[in-house]
Amino acid sequence: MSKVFITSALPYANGPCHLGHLRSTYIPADIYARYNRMKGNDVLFVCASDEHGTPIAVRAEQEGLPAKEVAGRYYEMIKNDLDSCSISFDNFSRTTDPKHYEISQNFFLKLYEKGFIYEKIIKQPYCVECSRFLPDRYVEGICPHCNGEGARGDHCESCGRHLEPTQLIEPTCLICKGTPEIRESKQYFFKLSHFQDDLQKWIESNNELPPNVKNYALQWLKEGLKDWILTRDMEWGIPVPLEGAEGKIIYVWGEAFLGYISSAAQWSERTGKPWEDYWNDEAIHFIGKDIIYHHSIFWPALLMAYGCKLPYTIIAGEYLSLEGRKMSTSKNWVIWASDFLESFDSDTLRYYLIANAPLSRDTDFSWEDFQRRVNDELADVLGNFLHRTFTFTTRFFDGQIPEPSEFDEYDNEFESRIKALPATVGGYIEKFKFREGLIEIIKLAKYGNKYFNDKEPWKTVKTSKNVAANCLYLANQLSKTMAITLIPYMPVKTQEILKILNVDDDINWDDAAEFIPAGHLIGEAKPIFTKVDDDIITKEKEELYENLKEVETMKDEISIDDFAAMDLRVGKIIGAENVKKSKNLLKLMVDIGEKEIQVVAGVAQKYSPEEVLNKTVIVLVNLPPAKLFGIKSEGMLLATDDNMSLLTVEGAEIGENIK
Ligand code: B3M
Ligand code: ZN
Repeated sequence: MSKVFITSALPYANGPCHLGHLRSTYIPADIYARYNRMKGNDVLFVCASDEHGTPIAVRAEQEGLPAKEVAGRYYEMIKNDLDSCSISFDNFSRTTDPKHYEISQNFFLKLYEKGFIYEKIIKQPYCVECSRFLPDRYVEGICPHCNGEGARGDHCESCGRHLEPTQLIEPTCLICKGTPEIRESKQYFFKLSHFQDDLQKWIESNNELPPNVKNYALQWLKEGLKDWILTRDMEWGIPVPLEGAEGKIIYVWGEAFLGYISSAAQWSERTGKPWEDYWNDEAIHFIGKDIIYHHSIFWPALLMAYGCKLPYTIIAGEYLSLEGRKMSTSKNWVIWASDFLESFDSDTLRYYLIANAPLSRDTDFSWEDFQRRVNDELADVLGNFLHRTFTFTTRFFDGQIPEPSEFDEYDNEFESRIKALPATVGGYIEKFKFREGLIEIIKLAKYGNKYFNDKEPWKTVKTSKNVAANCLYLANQLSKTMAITLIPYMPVKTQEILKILNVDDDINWDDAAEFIPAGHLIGEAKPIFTKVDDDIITKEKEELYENLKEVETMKDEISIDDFAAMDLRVGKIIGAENVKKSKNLLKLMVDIGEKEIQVVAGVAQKYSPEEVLNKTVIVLVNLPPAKLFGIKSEGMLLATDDNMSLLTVEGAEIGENIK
């Protein structure tokens, strides 16, 4: 019996789970964990919510709540989502747990003492307006590697690369949209470059790493590793446990990995079993493709520095798109697990997400494809096979598994396929080819249906009863073998099948092909898989596209009074100058008839001060005064959104109202 330490990437506690998370990370890890338990291996399957980092700090700031409270809310949601998808963690903790602080700080200290962490004064973006440094997500701009827009200070979504905040082209402060200045600050660096050769050796020689992980890692290694900044100037996080490091925290990615360990340590405290035994046997990380860099480079290097065993392998699930478009939580183009589970059961979801495509490939969720697979594969193939097996056994053999007689060749062939199924499926699961294993089961159910049709037990029961008996004897055996091999994929539905079969659910994988003895009494048939109607799919699709429309237009209906409440005037620009240190802003004086007001307008990328001078424009004058870059702004000029073209009027009086 071997011990297996299985982890799923720690979900950020800043949003609930969606189908992409489940597909790439949690369902595959759970299938693997359940399979290993059934194989008699000793499994420790852990996870935690990742509660530090700028996304959560930013969200808390936007909501005006303490970060811990916001994280706690999402911790509950995520835990609920994962529970309702039957993800069978042995422990699910939080990175705000004191145990995690202790383990992370000790880890940091040990690396510092061993000389793998050093101090360096560096330049960091600092927002004068917000009076603070802008770590990670607090600054946005253009990616220096791929020119992708909306890259954040730590990561570019377009090319997947890790970034330093000062590398961004045209940086802006996420909170106030101002252009940050560069200031100096002391930070702590991890000597990542020191591990270049060792990592190269490890990646090259590790035959367990799947091609997607290996190829990405080798490509990054080729680019050469630079030392990695391991701390931040911000409040929310685990304090750097050193003197002179007040106000600094450990970067979230410098402690999140330790969530695997601290969650396991929490489990050890509860169970009295040492987690180290599991780690030292075989540790397997399940992650999404976007964090391959972190797990194949940073984490192994940290482990090498500390001096402990490296993971056995890293399994990275690729992306899931939705109806052919990239999933996006900000555009609401997403299906949340909890919404999905209001209409469908979790096993159906697990089935679909795995059957859809191999983990190592990007794939798409589409409602119609979901319906097709559920109706064809689950209801027509699997469900139908089980249903006819059980009802015929009840009807023709009083609910008893019939006594078989001599098999013909067809029976023999069917029997040997049943016997071979567990090893075939298990072999695939062991190689992390979850889809292939599942498809084998469905293929055999299809074969079973054909066998059933060919044997015509409803006829032969009257003409040659032994043919019908052999057929139902074997059909029940396949039902059992399928139910067992499907447990890792569909842990709930398989219990229902086993209950009808009147078979103990506490079964070993290797017993899956053991036949139930003749004479065994089964229970009453019940439909296990139901079809999904067209109108349900139509409704789901409508709701999804409705979301998209709402976000794309981003407007609620307003009344005529709402419109009338806006004091819009014709104004003339009588003074214009650039705002220092801002590429976007112009400071303008605008004559609105009864007075002159100062307006800071974000049109500098399109117009020079000379070009706007003397333009007759439309000004919204009853906004509360605001400060941009420390400059007072008493109104807003109307302009187009993307192109920033100012709306101008001809032949109107300065100061005229617009209605
Ligand atoms: N919290 C989630 C992600 O980037 C991140 C994973 C941490 S795993 C140690 O997908
Ligand atoms: Zn700012």
